[in-house]
Amino acid sequence: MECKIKIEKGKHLELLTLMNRIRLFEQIAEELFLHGEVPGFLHSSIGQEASAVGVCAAIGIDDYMATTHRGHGHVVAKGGDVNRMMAELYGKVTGYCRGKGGSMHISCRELGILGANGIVAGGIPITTGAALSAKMRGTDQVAVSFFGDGASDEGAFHESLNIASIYKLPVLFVCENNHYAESNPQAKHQNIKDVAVRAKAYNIDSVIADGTDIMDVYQKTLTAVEQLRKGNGPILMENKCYRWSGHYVGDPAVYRPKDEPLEWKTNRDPIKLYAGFLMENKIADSKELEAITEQETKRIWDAVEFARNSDDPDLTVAMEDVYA
Ligand SMILES: Cc1ncc(C[n+]2csc(CCOP(=O)(O)OP(=O)(O)O)c2C)c(N)n1
Ligand SMILES: [Mg+2]
Repeated sequence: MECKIKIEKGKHLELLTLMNRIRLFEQIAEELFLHGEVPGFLHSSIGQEASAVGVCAAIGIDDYMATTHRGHGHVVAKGGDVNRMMAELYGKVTGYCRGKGGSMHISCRELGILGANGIVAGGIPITTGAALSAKMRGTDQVAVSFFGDGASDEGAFHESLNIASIYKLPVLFVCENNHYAESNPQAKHQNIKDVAVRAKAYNIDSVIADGTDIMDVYQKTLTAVEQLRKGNGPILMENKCYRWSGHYVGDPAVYRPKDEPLEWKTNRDPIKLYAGFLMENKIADSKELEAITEQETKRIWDAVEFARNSDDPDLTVAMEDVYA
């Protein structure tokens, strides 16, 4: 891990805190889901925290972001409140969507979160539209679209890159290449190694980052966002990473080589790598890092209590927010 720019200690600790918050949110939600307490469907992004936090740290609250079915990390990284997120997972009225969206549809306009999305590649045209709106209104806002390697095979991805290129829209297309689309390894669903090569077809720039190395992701995103704000057109970023668990919580993931997850967990754990970097460079000591984990563990269990103690939505709201 290498840091070529000046980053204050407070910022480093903030980034590590967010990574811990994501991991603990998902670990605890997963445990409660497997106990039957959390309803619906969960997709964990554990192992991909450096991508979510590194990208979102390089944009502001006024910038837009849309994500996928695997979006808890992106929402936390964009400033999401874990109480309201957990309540949404529980289907409670205090949740971000008043309990009507669940894990895969969390959105928050005030934070520029245009939504998680159960439709693969569904967020990409939405973000492209937000970037068009920013351009038409003459603001310097940018829009970030998170999606997977599988989503980059969808027509919506190609159409969005095409139109964003033509209109030079300020969109950062962030492909989190975790090498699987459901049970399909990358080689079975696309005949390329780097999704980034697809930028060439639309005559836009691309950049590849190590999605387990937060400093690499953060610095490359800062550079990309600077280009976007100058009006130089969209960029396709590819963060190489790995989801530690199966496609969804409960997926036995028998389609993966047995040793593969262990190898990533042992050698490419984004949190362990960053903590090691901070200690080696004497930016923080182990006590400070342990205090962060403790604080975030408490924060998530408090969020669980908040969700447990919140009300279910009234049945009449089922007919609200419905367009016909
Ligand atoms: C349009 C559409 N097609 C198929 C699905 C079913 N589906 C859900 S997730 C997924 C795989 C997505 O893979 P990727 O984009 O790599 O994201 P990852 O799950 O790896 O984060 C598929 C095919 C869907 N939800 N929407
Ligand atoms: Mg994938």
